Amino acid sequence: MQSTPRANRLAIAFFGRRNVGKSSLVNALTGQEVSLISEVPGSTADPVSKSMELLPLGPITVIDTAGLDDVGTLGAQKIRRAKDILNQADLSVLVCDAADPDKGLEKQWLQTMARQGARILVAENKIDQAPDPAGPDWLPFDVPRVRVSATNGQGLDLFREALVALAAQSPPEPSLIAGLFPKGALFLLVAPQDPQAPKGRLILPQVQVIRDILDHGGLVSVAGFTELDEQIRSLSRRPDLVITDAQVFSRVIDRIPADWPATAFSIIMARAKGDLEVMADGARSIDRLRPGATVLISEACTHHALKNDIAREQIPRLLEKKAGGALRFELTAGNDFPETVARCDLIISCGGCMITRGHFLSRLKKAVAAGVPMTNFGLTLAYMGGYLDRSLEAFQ
Ligand SMILES: Nc1nc2c(ncn2[C@@H]2O[C@H](COP(=O)(O)OP(=O)(O)OP(=O)(O)O)[C@@H](O)[C@H]2O)c(=O)[nH]1
Ligand SMILES: [Mg+2]
Repeated sequence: MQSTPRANRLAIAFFGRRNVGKSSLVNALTGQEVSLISEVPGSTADPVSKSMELLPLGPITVIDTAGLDDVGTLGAQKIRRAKDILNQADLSVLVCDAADPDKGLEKQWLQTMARQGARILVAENKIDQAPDPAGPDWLPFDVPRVRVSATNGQGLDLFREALVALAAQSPPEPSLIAGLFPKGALFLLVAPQDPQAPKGRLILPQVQVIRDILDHGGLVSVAGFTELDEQIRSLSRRPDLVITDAQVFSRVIDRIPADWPATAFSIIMARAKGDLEVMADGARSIDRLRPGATVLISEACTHHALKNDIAREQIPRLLEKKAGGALRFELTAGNDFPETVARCDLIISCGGCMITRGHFLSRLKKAVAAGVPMTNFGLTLAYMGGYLDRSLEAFQ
């Protein structure tokens, strides 16, 4: 059994503040002394992992981690380690102290977990000291939760069952955006329907964002650009996020208060389908384009190009102006994507709403491996328009 390859084992990682009972819960769940337990906060300094058989889950690796609320430089390193482990884990258990009313760090960490597309279980531990759930529910979004006591074993069976149920679920596609906000969050969408838009329906990124907001219990106000002032006046509170079509971003920014977080549909897509940081750097690399450079424009679907098409006309025009001379453009559409991209100086992709995250990432990986910067249309417009940093603030 111990020889089951690690990749075939279910990795279950435990996260939480110091002293909430992560190690105690790992030991209680497994019936083994995996980790040292003590009343001194910070007793688990480095991640501890152990492979074992845990019925009915089968072969697993449990990973116990150091507290997320550690302070100082070492603390920052520990948090980075914890994030690495989050990426490796199949199931992520967030342990908290049921009796502690301060759940600020837990809410933040849950957002981080959701952003990574983690399968999450919340374990409220030490219920022997907090028999009744106190106060209003603190969970920022729907997520399975169990109440347990590692010390007296209460709730452990339910905890095991919840893990089994979670393991049976396929990993979620990370939420496009709404999963990063509490339920009831208000989104103001600016979605002008220009001549490029298909007749009688919204374009897919808009549909997907609206659906994501509804799925996560959010509220949406949608209007075209010309109605923006009226739309703003109709709100009874400040929106949690303004999401606009990239092409009118600068005009939207001019009209909304400076402290309203704002981003573009395509930036949300970059975050959900690819890697926002890498692709924002890709946009910044536009500064390095010189006349004669090769730019690959990649669209994930095939459609009829209309006049002033963003991929074929708008972006090439902007880039050539910036580079100060003619560039070489290659265009691919649909499933076509070059086998090797090393000859390119830059790749600019569409948002990728028609392809899966895995598919998009395989293209991004190819670019990264070849040392070629890659970005998308919206990030390109954001950078060229001078509002890239403003549109990324919502994700910091
Ligand atoms: N009353 C009670 N005490 C608990 C429970 N679980 C853990 N403890 C106690 O809480 C303290 C911390 O437990 P640990 O398991 O070391 O906590 P940890 O989260 O691993 O802590 P660090 O490794 O320091 O981050 C110990 O004194 C445990 O005995 C519980 O369910 N009820
Ligand atoms: Mg510990």
